[in-house]
Amino acid sequence: MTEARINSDLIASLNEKAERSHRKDFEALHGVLSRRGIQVEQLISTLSNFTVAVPSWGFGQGGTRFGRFPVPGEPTNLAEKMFDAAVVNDLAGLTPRVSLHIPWDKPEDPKSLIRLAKSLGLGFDAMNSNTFQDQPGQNPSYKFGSLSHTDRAVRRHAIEHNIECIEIGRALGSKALTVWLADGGSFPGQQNLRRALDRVIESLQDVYLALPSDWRIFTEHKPFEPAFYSTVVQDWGTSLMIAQAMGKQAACLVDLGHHLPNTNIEQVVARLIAANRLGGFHFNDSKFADDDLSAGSIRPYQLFLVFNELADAALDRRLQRNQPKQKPSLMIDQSHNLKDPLEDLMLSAIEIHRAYAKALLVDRTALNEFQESNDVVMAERTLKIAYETDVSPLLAEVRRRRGAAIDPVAVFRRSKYRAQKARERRSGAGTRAGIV
Ligand code: PSV
Ligand code: MN
Repeated sequence: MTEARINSDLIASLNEKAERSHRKDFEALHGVLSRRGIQVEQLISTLSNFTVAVPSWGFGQGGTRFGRFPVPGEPTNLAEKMFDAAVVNDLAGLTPRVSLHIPWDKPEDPKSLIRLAKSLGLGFDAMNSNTFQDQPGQNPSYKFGSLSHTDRAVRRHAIEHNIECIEIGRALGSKALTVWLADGGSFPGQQNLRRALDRVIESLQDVYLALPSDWRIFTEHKPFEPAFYSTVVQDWGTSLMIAQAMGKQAACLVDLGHHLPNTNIEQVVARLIAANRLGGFHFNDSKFADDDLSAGSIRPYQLFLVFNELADAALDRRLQRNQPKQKPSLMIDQSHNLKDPLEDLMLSAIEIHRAYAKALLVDRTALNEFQESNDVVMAERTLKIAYETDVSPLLAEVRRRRGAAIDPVAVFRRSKYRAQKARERRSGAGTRAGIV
């Protein structure tokens, strides 16, 4: 394999070229923030600790129900996906962990995968099970559901698969399992709505028994897929019921795209924090109903408001006293149909970083006072002042100090990485992920 990452000299030399104007912008922003009483160095150090995981299934081009148009040089196996993940992390400096989907990205040899990951500066985030597709030759079938199926044998098959994901994850140093179910019905009357949920809960309780004591299990809700009448885990309320029925190590995962139009997602986040069951996120965006657009591309203010809830909760002393400290797992889960997946992953990670940075700028003392005195205008203004601040130079400075790129996409394009991979890899072979 002639795999090579982006040369660090290229990053350094392009950073050097960008440095002069970057410095001017950064100093201007430094002045603005200092006048607001913000400790900029402290802020940079907090922002430097920020990371978000990338999905193993996001390195190839996704697709729609009607077609898929592979990008030249897209990875054809897990090792190649790891190389691509290293490129994203080297250039944007924000994504040191990969979240694996099984069996799409089932490692043949976990030990050699760990060696490869270490050599690339990568680790592993939550494992994702797949009981929404039959694998070649699979018997019994998930046609009528998996963990909710009426047939015990099917449920057992799905339970065993989730336990296998835990075992693979253990070997890789992962600490969580994410379960998303496409279980549900296409027509009223097809399923007994209560019994289907009972069966999911019972099945997940069996999976929970196999969960190591330092692991967490996340359930991901989603109201519908095309042609669905109902999904079993349709919203955060059901997801919360399931987590509570499993036990303390269970929590809910909020995929931003898995909500009906206009759902107040930041409020869902606030409720899950209050219940101490916010497990993590799958970041993406959506305009109508799809869950696959780039994070922050449609509703950047919503993304900011989600981080505003996290930042607010992190400073809430009463919450900290009553709840064991469990940071939510942050992961990207989006499909790249038209954009280059690597460019989109870098830019999405930066968008998420941006939302976090802006949330850290909110003057929480002032906001609290305006909320308590019902000063609606100033309360909203306090949020907007933070949101309207262009933090780009701050984010670039964090990347620069980490040895990542001031302008990751510019370096990526200059490197000709994509063209080189198009020559090396079996062009157009595609990934097994297909539509994600
Ligand atoms: C389902 O739409 C989902 O969000 C789940 O996280 C899946 O595991 C992933 O996308 C891949 O299809
Ligand atoms: Mn998801």
